[in-house]
Amino acid sequence: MRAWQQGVGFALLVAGLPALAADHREAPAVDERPVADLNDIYAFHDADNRLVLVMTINPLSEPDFAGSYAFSPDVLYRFTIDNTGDAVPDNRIDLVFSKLRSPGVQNFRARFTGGIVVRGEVTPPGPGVEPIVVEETDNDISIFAGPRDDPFFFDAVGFNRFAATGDPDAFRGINSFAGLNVSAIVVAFPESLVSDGGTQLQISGFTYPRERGFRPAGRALDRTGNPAVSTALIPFELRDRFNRALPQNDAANFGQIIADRLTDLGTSGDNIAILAGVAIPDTMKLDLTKPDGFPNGRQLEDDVIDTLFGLIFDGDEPTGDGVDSNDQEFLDEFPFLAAPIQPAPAT
Ligand SMILES: [Ca+2]
Ligand SMILES: [Ca+2]
Ligand SMILES: [Ca+2]
Ligand SMILES: [Ca+2]
Repeated sequence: MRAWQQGVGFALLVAGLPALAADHREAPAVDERPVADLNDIYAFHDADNRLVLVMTINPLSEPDFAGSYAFSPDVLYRFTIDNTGDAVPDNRIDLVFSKLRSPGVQNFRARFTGGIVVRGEVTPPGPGVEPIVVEETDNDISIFAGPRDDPFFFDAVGFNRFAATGDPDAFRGINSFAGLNVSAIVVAFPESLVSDGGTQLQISGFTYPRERGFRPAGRALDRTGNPAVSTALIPFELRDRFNRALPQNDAANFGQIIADRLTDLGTSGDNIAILAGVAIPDTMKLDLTKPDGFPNGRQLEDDVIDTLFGLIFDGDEPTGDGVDSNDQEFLDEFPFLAAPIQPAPAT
């Protein structure tokens, strides 16, 4: 019997995985509020060695209804960066948005720790629209906000069939996120703005309810560090609680739950230790002295699902989902994510 066929663990796996994704539509509260539903975050360096941080929201945005997706004026979008190893944020990048003036027409304000504020326009949807890259030259900051192709790729249906049957041949190699867009925030800046001279960063994405300014009006609506941690390792009934909790408390709140779940999945002790180092706390770790690439930060093209399968299933089947790249080509310049998918033309 293979690791993935172990009865008790397998039942737990099935029970917790109604629709595994990176962090798309993973918990009841955000499922009702896609404007606050974080899908993924990414952290990598550009050709000028600036740090690039990406967050995506509005999961599964349909190109035919592009004008109906926006950032919410009632949500605070936040990156946090820890640079002291305690998972307690030392720096933040906050973004807030105006009300929509018409479909796709919206402004943003971004504030960095230290008080740097950058104002700009959201890029509207539509064919042939060039991304609006808002530049703040004093501090070498670039910001983009607007619709993009979802950079995440994964055979979610294949995975759910595998979870239901235990058959690693259930994967179809079809990207469930192909042809769908997200709303993205992309920020590039010198890493010294957030590292304070440290080399070990822990990055998180948060959404908070907001009334005014850059202040959260309550606990987080969603948060994410690593892809699939919440969806794969946190039981469904705990996910709203997980989203509201702080990363620095993850070891105490969820460490045993995650370790038990990995044990149930048949993950080896060595790999549980590796995964715990990635997922507890659920922050994206980025060692600035090492090359970028998940789980050291995350590049757009990284096949994070195959990496996670390799660790969780210990090289046993399934070793991957058969989807190895995005359906669209990434850009080699800012904002890096591919242009949003457009509605099909007349035939
Ligand atoms: Ca989410
Ligand atoms: Ca800290
Ligand atoms: Ca895509
Ligand atoms: Ca893959």
